[in-house]
Parts: sequence; structure tokens; C-alpha cells
Amino acid sequence: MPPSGHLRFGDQLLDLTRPRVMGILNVTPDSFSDGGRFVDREKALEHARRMNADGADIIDIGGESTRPGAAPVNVDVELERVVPLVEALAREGMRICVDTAKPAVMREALRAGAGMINDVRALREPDALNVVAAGKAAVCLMHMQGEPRTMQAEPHYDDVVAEVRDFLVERARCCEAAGIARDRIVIDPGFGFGKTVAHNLALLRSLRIFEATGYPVLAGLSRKSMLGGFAGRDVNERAAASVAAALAAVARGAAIVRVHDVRDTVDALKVWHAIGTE
Ligand code: 9MG
Repeated sequence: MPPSGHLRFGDQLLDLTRPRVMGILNVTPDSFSDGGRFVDREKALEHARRMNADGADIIDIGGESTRPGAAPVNVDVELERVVPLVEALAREGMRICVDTAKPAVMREALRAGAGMINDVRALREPDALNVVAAGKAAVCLMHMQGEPRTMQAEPHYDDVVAEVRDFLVERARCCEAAGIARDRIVIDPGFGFGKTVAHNLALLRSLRIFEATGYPVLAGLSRKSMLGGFAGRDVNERAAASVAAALAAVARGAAIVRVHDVRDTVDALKVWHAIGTE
């Protein structure tokens, strides 16, 4: 079944007949902060406004790092980092997604005006399904093997594409059974989350198999270590590599790309669109 062509995002319908760009706003100690509990809110707001002006369709705010090796964050710290930003940016009319696996953060983020939850644990925490089902938000269900602290140690699959697809379809069905409408659900293979480079490439090359599930597909490859390996670039010098990966994902059916370099990605997609596909 082909995806429906739109995503129900809070009270809005987001047209997915053209690819959409989700800009990443990380508010963690390694991003806009003094290195401790306090995150510089003004800098984060400025960065979100810049991504919005550059053409981001959605801003994805995350207050807990999910990088390989990252340690978990206390719920109060995450709330303090994320909720004021959601309130301010939603009030300015931006579409806000919140990257969290914690039901308490989801609940407050939705109250503050978020229209989407991005969960790397695919709503597997107790109560997460109910919190999302009770509102009108969209949800991105991502696949991850293991936990961020250890997930890259020894990822193993017999058939990575089938296993990841089956997991995501099963989670999407749980969402629908809990009352989340089909047109509120997005799936994501979770590049780099308990995957080797060979696993990531197999998933990227087979993205059409995910699209064929009928759920829109989100691809997050931006600045990931696999791209650094191919291009021989440090993390802050991977914009061109990330744009190439985003286009490769869109060419294989991705409906949304999650990126750091919004302006470059938006420009590339405009060129892509102008050229058209055969
Ligand atoms: C939070 N986060 C980091 N990488 C991600 C990815 O690839 N997809 C999604 N949905 N979230 C991600």
C-alpha cells in the first residue's frame, strides 16, 4: 500500500507528496550549553529560527543525546531543556517535533504545542503509547538494536532489512491498536542505532521496502559516522556528504529527511525537484 501522501501533524495536514526537511535542534551539553545543566536558550532559539528561515518544515528538539555511548538524562533536566523552547517556537508558528523516549516529556511537550514525537525507542516505554494516543500528534517510530551506551559494540542481524521492517510494522500496528491513526505514523530504520556500516547501507539501498509498508519513511543520516568514514571528514565538515545521503534516501522513497544542514539540503532538494524523476 503506498503512503497516504500526508501526515496528520497536530491539527495540520502536512503534504508529503514532496520530500520534507526536519531540522535538528539538539539542546544537550555538547550543543548550546555551558557544559552543565544550563542550556543557552537564546542561542537555541536563534538556531531554530535560522533553520525555519532556511526552509525547514519541522524543527526536531532533543534534550537527551542518543549518540553511541551517551549516558541517560534525568527527566527534570530534559523537561527544563525542552519545554520552554517548544512553547516559544510553537507560538512563533513553527512545526515542532520533540525527540524523546520519556512519556513525561512527551506529555509536557504536547501540552506546550509540539505536533510530533520522535521516539528512538518506538513508544516502548510504559505509558508512551497512551500519552501519544491521547493527543493529536504525529509520531516517528525508530528502530534501535540495544541501548545508546552499548549499541555499536556488536550489532547482529540475520536479515537486517526484514528484521527492521518487521519490528517497525509491529510497532505501527501497536500504535494503531492503541488509537493512533495510521496517517499520524512515520517509520524510521534508525541508521547508526545498533548497525554496522554494512547494515546501514543495506537499509538505505532497500528503503523502498520500508515505503511499501504504507507508512511514510523518515531517514536520519546527517553527519553520521558512516558518512565521515566515506568522505574522510570530521563531524562538522560533513555537510556535502550529508546532502548526498539525504538525496540518496529521497531517491529511494524517504518522505522526510532529518538534517543539521537545512539550507544546503533544501537547495539540493529544489534542484532535485526541478530536474524531476523519469
Ligand atoms: C534522535 N535521532 C538521532 N538520529 C536519528 C535518526 O536517524 N532518526 C530519528 N528519528 N531520530 C534520530
